[in-house]
Amino acid sequence: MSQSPDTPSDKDRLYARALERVVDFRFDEQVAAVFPDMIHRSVPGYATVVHLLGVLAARHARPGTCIYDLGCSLGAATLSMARMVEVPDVRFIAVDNSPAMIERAGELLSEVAGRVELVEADIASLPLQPASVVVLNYTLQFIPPDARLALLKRIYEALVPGGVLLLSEKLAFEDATEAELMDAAHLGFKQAQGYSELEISQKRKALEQVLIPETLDTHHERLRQAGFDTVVPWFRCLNFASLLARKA
Ligand code: GEK
Repeated sequence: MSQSPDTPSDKDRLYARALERVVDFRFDEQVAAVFPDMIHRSVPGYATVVHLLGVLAARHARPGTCIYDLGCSLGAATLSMARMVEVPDVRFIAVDNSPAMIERAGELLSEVAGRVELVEADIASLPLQPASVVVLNYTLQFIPPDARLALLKRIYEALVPGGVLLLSEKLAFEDATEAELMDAAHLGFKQAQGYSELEISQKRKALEQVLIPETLDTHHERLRQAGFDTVVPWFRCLNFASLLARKA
């Protein structure tokens, strides 16, 4: 069987041994090599979300437009969309600023090679072509919070009327009890996926300054501020949520 971003990878053991110093998380070669295993075992509902991105893209894709996957990692969302979108004359553009991710995505996307353009670039400054679907699947959380509105505004500007942004994020909570409950549930999920307490705590430290989650309200408000008329949640699993934001 040929490899693709949704076939199992090597097992993620990056934080299994006690590290002298836990440095900030980076999407380097080591992470790219184990990424499918890492994300399936860390993000509850990931496989369902990726599948549904294909279903939703198929509904909203329009001929003569682009379909962007911003922060594509190994291209799992792009593969799902390329398999399901049937309208003609669409360009799939998958973007990531990690050279290791882009290189590996090129190897894994052979099934849809020729239909997908892989671009190594910072999505905070990449000019966007007219698009009917833009995916930010667990990527906005890695963009500095003060740069997020500008990115969403540029996505809004690039979308054709009726176009959609499909946004998935880890959530923060204002209410302390809700935060505690969801944090404990996510911890339980990761333990059930075979991660040890040491792995979980070292990874948490590595991500502390890198992955900045926000509340669902903050996302709703910012999407409205960026111009989106309709914002609908379409998936929620523990402390992770997916929203559809449509341009009228
Ligand atoms: C999936 N969407 O499998 N510009 C471009 N890429 C970036 C930037 C940036 N400024 N910042 C971070 N990234 C994928 C999963 S992972 C989520 C997305 C996670 C990239 C980064 O290199 C990484 O590949 C991706 O965003 C985030 O559906 O690991 O939790």
